Amino acid sequence: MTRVFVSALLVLAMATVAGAGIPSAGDSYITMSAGGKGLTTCPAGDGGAYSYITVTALRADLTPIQGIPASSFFFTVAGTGSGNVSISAFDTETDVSGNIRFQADSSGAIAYGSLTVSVQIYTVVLTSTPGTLWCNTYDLDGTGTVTPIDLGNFAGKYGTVSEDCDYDWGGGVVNPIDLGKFAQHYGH
Ligand SMILES: [Ca+2]
Repeated sequence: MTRVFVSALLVLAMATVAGAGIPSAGDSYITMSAGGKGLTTCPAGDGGAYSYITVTALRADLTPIQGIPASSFFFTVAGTGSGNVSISAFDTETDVSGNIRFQADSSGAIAYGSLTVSVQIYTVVLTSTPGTLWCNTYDLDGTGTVTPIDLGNFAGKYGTVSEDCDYDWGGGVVNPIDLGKFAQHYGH
């Protein structure tokens, strides 16, 4: 076997691996909250709102990688209450555009605010854009129970633009829809 032949085999092998799809850390990216939704949480774990997290897997030449299974994606969530957040697969693998969707959910109350979501595909940690997961909660004072104090806090925001009480992520305005949602979680 000549050196040239071995080199050719190596080049072919590397091209095959690249063709199978090694994501580029700096070109693949996360898109958060398609549909404009964030994550609403309740101490009872039944906040119910959800947030899509879309990961787009691209090679260094920006061509999409199709067929990466959901089990090859590993998420890290950082920020207050992040331990309550779970991320599960919505799609089974990346599609023809390199896209795959996941969903964030919460097992309990977390303080409202922003959490940072990072993702690793296989062993490749994406460096381009960590995602921001916006959260709000019915337990506005963070005591672990939705009480009259929380109702008072909510009432103070009613009719205003306040994303922390805009429970349907409807553009920031706290309206009767949000009151209805708050009422469903009162006492939790
Ligand atoms: Ca409370």
